[in-house]
Amino acid sequence: MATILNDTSRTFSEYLLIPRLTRSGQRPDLVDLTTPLSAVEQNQLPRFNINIPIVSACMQSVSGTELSKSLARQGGLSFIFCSQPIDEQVEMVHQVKSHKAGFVTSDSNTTEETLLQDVVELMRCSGHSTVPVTSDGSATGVLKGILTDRDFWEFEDDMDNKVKQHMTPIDDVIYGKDGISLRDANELLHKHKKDCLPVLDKDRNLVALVFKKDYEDHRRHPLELLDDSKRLCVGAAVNTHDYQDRVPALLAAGVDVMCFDSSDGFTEYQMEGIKWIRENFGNAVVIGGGNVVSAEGFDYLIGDGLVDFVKVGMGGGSICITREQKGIGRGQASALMDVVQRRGEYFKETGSYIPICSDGGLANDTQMVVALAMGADFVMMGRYFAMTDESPTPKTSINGQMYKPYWGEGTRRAQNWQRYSDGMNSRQIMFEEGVDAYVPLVGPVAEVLETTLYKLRSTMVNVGADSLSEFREQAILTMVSEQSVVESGTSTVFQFSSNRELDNTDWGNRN
Ligand code: RVP
Repeated sequence: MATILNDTSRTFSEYLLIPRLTRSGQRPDLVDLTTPLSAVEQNQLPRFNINIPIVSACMQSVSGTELSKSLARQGGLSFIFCSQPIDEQVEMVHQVKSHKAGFVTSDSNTTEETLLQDVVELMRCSGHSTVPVTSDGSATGVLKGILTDRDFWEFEDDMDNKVKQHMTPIDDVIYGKDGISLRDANELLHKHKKDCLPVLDKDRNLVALVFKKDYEDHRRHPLELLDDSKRLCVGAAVNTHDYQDRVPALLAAGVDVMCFDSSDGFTEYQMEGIKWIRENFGNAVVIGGGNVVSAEGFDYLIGDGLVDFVKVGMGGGSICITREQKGIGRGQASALMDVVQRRGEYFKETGSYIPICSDGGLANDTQMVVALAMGADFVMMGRYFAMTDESPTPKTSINGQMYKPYWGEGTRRAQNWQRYSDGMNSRQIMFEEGVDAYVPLVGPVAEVLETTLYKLRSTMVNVGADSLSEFREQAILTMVSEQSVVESGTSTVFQFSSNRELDNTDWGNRN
């Protein structure tokens, strides 16, 4: 006979946090939201941290390049979807990694003999207004001068003029010497009131450019998630079909973290993939596994400490109909609690701490707070990001309201890419596990995250926690009755306009 569990499948909306002592001096802006994405061995630092406990889902309608850049600038991480050909995913990773704040390899270069009209065209295509002039027109040639869009008037000057007639010649260019620190480079920009500083080697070959706007941008984003070379960090999803080709290509493109994207990661297919990655690329690579919804699944996936983090969740996603279609899955809170408890035991047994990601089904800020209190080290969200300006789908007006399309990875629409991909057998989809829908447009990622994170920090202070690990340790949660949910709302007061309509982080109407 089947094993029938005594517990009920629970969701986050059934729990509330009990306040604990807030110490004097504790303030939301002092709360630290750093969280690990890699396994942490006792007394060692994690190999990879993120600065806010939020990542975006590995989905076509969510994690494109613009979102990846915006989220990394806020301190989070995107997982670029793997439901696309390898070269396209690699190109997306490359685009995020080449958005480098700090020392930039010049993408738009010219020579002294080039005509202005050609440079105007180059500026138009690249969007760059500063063009180094080098001996051979390359990014590493001898620097002869700098041309910016302020050095000529497109409709006044003769566009047949040569670059050398308009550029600032090298003798008048302020430059830094190869090896200069970013701080010193920025000081030179400040001192000489310049927008761009070329960095040259001893033979005056161009090495890099440093821009004032990147410095300002960095100051505006203190939590920005950068790698050792000051490039934005990005994650990528991989699957169990083509990882032997996809993983090396992603690593060569500079991806920071990878994770298997599967609704059911409790499989030998995924284990083979994880082992293959460890055998071929060692322990330095940060790789997550999942999804699982039980302690048993967690134990299987971590093996002998094989994965860095484990993703939890099945069927809870806002566009996911796996539970209805197949009768399998688990309430997200129950799944998380089961896995978190096992993670704690595993830590006691081995001294190894495995971060857990709660993936899908978060309908509002409170549920995210509860997930983190229950033990998730970070959360993965799809719908939340699909609603922002930066998600890769077009804004669409429906009945006077702005929406964005949002579809699951288990839809025919998402799976169709395989038909066009060489080397992948097209899998016939007998039924869909996701839906194709629309979500309301809520604005830029930075704005929605600001409110969400402020609420999180504020609740953490209510619980007396300065960090996410303290939050998990201190948290006391209680289950709510139907009547206490009613009590949580307003009573016998008349609201002629709802505050929530004005709150752009009300994630739609699901509660
Ligand atoms: P949500 O944030 O509730 O929109 O959920 C996003 C999650 O839903 C994803 O990270 C993934 O785990 C799951 N998903 C994605 N596609 C599908 C599907 O088609 N069933 N489910």
